[in-house]
Amino acid sequence: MSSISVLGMGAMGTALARTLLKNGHSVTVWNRTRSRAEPLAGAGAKIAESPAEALAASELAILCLVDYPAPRAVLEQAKEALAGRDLLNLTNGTPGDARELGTWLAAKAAIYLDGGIMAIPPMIGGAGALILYSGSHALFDRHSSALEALAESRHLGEDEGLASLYDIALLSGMYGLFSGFLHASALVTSAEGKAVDFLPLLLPWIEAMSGTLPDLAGKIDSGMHARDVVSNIAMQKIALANIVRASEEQGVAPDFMQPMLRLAGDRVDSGGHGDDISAVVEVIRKRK
Ligand code: FVH
Repeated sequence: MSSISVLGMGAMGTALARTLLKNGHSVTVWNRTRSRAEPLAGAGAKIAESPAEALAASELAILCLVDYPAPRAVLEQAKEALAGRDLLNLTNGTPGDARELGTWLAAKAAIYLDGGIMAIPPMIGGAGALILYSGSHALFDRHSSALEALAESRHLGEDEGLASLYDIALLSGMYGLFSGFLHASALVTSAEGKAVDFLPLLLPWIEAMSGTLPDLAGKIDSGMHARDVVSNIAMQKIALANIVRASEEQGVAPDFMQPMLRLAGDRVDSGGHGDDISAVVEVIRKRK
């Protein structure tokens, strides 16, 4: 069992600290607002009075704070205590944020692992929780038993930005699903339907359409968007235009759907009539 400090006693940091305690680790906690750390003392954690004290107390320090400026602000207060320390940052941010923090920490001789939590606080320590990691593989290996207690662990590579990139990509898939669901619900309820009653139609449809993703993924990777196409993008552009017109007729703002219509239209206009919808990826990549 190892000694671990958790800095940040928000909803997620608290769930991480409690899970580590339950698994027999020696836990020290620190929070900017001390009163939020105090309940953890009752569960067996030590409370550190400063970030530097928290770092010095343990073999591994985990930061889980609201946004990326926060870990930097906290670590600035412990600058002298960083050399040789194992630091794991589970704060949500961008790949650039993670790489910038990694560079700053490397200059202070700290060892850095970044992570992206694919779970909500009650899932931590249970089935279905996943944490993506990138950065120091040596740190990941050294603390693997503690990390496994928190969630299933996946190390993606030494580039510190990768965990954040994959975290953001997974969230993009989730928000795509949510935006489609919200738009579909607005349409159905515009004619007195109930979103709840619509679900038995929507869920099997989404499941069936998910089955097309392996084919689309192969087209994205190979760039062969015109191979074995059953629903070409020119036809789909008309369907998307119909969705936009139907939304307007029903008094539903077409804001979620218009970008997809525009992007599919750009591909058709540049000669890709026979491509699959996968070809939209070429349009958005060009805008990078
Ligand atoms: N909660 C969730 O569902 C998601 C699930 C996926 C991953 N996220 C990310 O986890 C990070 C922390 O989220 P959280 O839910 O714990 O957030 P809060 O409960 O709002 O707690 C925020 C903590 O951050 C501390 N803090 C804020 N600013 C500073 C600062 N400048 N210096 C030091 N600490 C700071 C705050 O302290 P205090 O306000 O109590 O003093 C809390 O400890 C986040 O990246 C999610 O995206 C969670």
